Amino acid sequence: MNTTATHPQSRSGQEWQEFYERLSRSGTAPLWEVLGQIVPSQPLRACVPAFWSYDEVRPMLMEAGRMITAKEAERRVLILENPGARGQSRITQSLYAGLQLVLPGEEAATHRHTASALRFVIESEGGYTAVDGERTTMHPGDFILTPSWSWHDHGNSGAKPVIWLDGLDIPIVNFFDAGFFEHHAQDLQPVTRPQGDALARYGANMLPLDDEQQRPATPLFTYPYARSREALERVFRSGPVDVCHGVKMQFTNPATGSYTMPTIGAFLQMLPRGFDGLPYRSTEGAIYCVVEGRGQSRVGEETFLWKEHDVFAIPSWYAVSHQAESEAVLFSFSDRPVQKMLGIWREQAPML
Ligand code: GTQ
Repeated sequence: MNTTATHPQSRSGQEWQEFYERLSRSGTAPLWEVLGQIVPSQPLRACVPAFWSYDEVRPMLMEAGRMITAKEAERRVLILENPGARGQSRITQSLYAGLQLVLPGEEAATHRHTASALRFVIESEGGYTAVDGERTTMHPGDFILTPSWSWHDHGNSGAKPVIWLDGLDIPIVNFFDAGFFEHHAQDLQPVTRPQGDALARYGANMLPLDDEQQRPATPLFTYPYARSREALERVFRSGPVDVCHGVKMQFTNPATGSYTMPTIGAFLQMLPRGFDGLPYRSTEGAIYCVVEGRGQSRVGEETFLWKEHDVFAIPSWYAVSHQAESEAVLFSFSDRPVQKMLGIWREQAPML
């Protein structure tokens, strides 16, 4: 750095340099050199808008399936790495995403970690996830959660590959240096409750009597697509349709009415055929997965042409607008709950 150019007052360049070297040796640094970067006038983002075509990634995931078993890999996943943060295992600044493959007959052993995870099912006939003693069968479009420190394993008792999108808060947990992981004593955890138990207890607009347990994450760990899709369709029919989002709903924790997990919010939205949305931006880092339909999203200067199963990332404060060629359904997840809790959430909607 040329100190004389920035700080011409009284002192010589040599004096500045000597001073900065002494500061550095003492483990200090001058704030005035970095203030604009660490307290920016608006977000300075390393992550960029990014797009993954399912048609392009799927063959490589299948290739991984021929090269490594689920057992060998622990989890056979291709990480979706943001081009602005290669090697950092993140799709946005705060979240991780990947595509996981479980082949027929395979099992991904039981483990737990402090990171919270969600699965959005892309292909499955007979895939399942078990969470804390209860199994749930995976159908395309199902949204399944494995909250922090819950035991989970995955398997495929069908005849075709099972593939889903993983979303985890790994960058957030590691930011706090709070990452822990352990294996279960058994490869497959014992099943202690019948399928559908959590849905009956928490997913039927009732709660068990006196259920006042404070839980940071939802006790309802599976949100079947058939139900969410029907709700969206009905809400859409009676309107109104938001000028930016179409019809967008957020998944909730039925015990609190809040987000499904403290670090990751999840959403489902429907865009009517021909929808031409207005631009919108917010500070959330969001990941989208196309469930149905075709269309395009403008994100900053980029245009992503999407169809079923494609994934794209929208980092903080990039303007986004969606256009739907056919009726479309988009699933998304983001760090919105954390930002809202911290009181730093901002949005501009619509940007006119
Ligand atoms: O399925 O438990 O994509 O532990 C990354 C870490 C999936 C999982 C990932 C994991 C998992």
